[in-house]
Amino acid sequence: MALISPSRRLRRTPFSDGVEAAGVKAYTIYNRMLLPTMFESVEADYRHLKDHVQVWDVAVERQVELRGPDAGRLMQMLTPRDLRRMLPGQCYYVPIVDETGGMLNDPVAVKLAEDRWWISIADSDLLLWVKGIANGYRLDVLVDEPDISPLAVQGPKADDLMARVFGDRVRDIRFFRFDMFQFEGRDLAIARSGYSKQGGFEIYVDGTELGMPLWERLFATGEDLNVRAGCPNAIERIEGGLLSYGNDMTDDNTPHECGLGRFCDTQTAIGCIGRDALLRVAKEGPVQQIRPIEIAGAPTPSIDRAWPLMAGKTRVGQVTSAAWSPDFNTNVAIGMVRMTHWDPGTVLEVIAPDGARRATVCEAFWL
Ligand code: THG
Repeated sequence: MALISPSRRLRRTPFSDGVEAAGVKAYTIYNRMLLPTMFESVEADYRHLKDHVQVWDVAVERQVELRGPDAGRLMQMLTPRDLRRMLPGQCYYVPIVDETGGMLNDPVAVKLAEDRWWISIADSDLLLWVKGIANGYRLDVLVDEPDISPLAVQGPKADDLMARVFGDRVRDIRFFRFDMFQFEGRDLAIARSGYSKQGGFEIYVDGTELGMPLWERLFATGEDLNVRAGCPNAIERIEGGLLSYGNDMTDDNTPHECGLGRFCDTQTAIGCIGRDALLRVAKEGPVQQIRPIEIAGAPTPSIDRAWPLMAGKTRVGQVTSAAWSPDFNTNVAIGMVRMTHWDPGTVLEVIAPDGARRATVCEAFWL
């Protein structure tokens, strides 16, 4: 692949200087911003993530902030997940759907206060949808993208590193909860969450100017823990079944097709956009769904378009993410498979760019 030409449209992050100094080797573009995808190699990064602790520049997880008396009402209009029992200090993984029930994003909602929320978005222009809804319904709420940049600390030694910087109280944060901590006299929200299954935290860095000082502090403090710069790892996230919006699902898919039906309370999420459409799909059930898939043979090339899944001459689905897993000694993959062929153990054929291979529908993701 050729290089990416820098420009003002392609935003740097508060941590980009640190990422470059750490020797980033590849980026992708996400929310018009740079997202590192590789430091040493995807396999070496994977091993290190599972054994040690990494600091990830995930500033691309932009925040859509809702502020004002109608913030809670707007948030419930955006998602079919029932938010009535959600308290300040909690984070929820929430499907966001349009009026047809199509997925627009799969963010983490962060409830700061009754009248203040962050929507920590995946790769789509959700801000425009949210502003459109707020204005169209004449809601009393301000919607914008504040200067907040998540920095993730992931891996088995994440608790130890974070406790050194923020104190032992970080150990008490429960999964998908956050609490407030100080850094250089500023208040930062820190959640136990992140786009890996290795455990860890996300620091919502409030203000670009704090970015590099915090980055440097984490590396200086964690030297003996073998802390390194990392990034969401393709192998690890497929093993863990973490979905990637734009890759594994698009606005053509319902949450039920994505296996996100457990995050939909369509009966009780009164006022949510797309509720009628989702009540229909919930009743009838999806006719295709995301499945873990094992692909035989040598390490697959990386995916830049969907690979057809075939049962004989019939297309019964597609593979949208795949990677060689050193720990499971096979290619792990995520695909969308038609109902007639989605049972675990079903053997199909995937048409990869370098030829057809055996693809087996699995019972569950790998970790
Ligand atoms: N953290 C934050 N923002 C994000 C992401 C994140 N925005 C973009 C992207 N990631 C959104 N997508 C996801 C996908 C999966 C998860 C979080 C965000 C996730 N899922 C867990 C799982 O599936 O095991 C837990 C879900 C649950 O039980 O609630 O963590 O990573 N800030």
